[in-house]
Amino acid sequence: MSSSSTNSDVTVIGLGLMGGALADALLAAGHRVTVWNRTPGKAADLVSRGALLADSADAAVTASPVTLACVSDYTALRQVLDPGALDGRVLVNLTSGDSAQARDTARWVERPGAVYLDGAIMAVPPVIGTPEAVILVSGPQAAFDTHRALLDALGTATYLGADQGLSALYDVAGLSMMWSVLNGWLQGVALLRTAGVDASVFTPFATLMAQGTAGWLDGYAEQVDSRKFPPDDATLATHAGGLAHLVEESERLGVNAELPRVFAALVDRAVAAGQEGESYAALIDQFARPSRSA
Ligand code: FVH
Repeated sequence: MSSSSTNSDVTVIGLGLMGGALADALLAAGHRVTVWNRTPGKAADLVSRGALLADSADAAVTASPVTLACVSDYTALRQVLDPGALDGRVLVNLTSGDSAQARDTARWVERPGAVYLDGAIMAVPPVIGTPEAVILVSGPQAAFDTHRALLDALGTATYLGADQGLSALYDVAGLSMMWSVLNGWLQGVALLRTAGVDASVFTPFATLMAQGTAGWLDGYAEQVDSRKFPPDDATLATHAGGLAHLVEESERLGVNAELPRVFAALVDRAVAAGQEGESYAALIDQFARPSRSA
């Protein structure tokens, strides 16, 4: 690694809302930071706090042994970066994208001495620099270990594995959890509002339900991994009955029944496939294949 020619610890490329927060946290942690942004004016505040402003993306990359990139998308990343400048250096790409883009970019960057880590930021800019900011990272572990102190300055750095596509996959899998809980809560709010119950009154009970359900996941994960689905709590036939009530109640009360119908269709298909006596975890067979057209 040609770090002898560098004059800072870390470079940040992209100084939008998130990139600016990353550079800010690195400065606050005492690192020497070089920055570059397409629109240079966005660097002014960081420069007044000690950041070094490079006059090109290539100059920024060569100023440090490691570069963090956080631009709008992977197309912008490729417009900005020249992989040749990365020789002997590490790129940690914290731009959001999908797993295929991450793996393609790993191949694009790959050259002797250049190392590519892909990351996903599970946080908003104001919490960067606090433990609440989870930073998911995948790629060669030695590079993660070497630069862990820098990543820890941004939040809770979490290493996922050598496959650069993993951080993007964890990103969408985590967001799937988030949207599932939010949509389930909104369905419940809509149902209870028909009886004059405010969202704030329903929410303590909704929170208990969400926490209780989360408590089942470890056991269900064992079932999915072992492909054995004993109905220790309830069978899919029982769930099918409950879901029919949810669909009928929603329709009768004039609230949106699209989400309940999707839930019910998945369970009904599993029951039709002969899984009526298995646990809810057996529905993995409905998820782990391409979706059917409506
Ligand atoms: N902000 C957030 O809460 C989320 C949290 C989770 C992860 N994201 C991802 O972070 C990436 C950047 O998001 P951002 O919020 O910083 O976005 P902006 O404030 O819009 O800044 C965009 C930066 O990208 C630069 N840029 C865009 N296109 C180009 C290009 N063709 N060439 C060079 N740079 C480009 C832009 O430059 P400029 O407009 O200031 O000149 C900004 O630096 C993103 O993947 C989120 O999904 C954030």
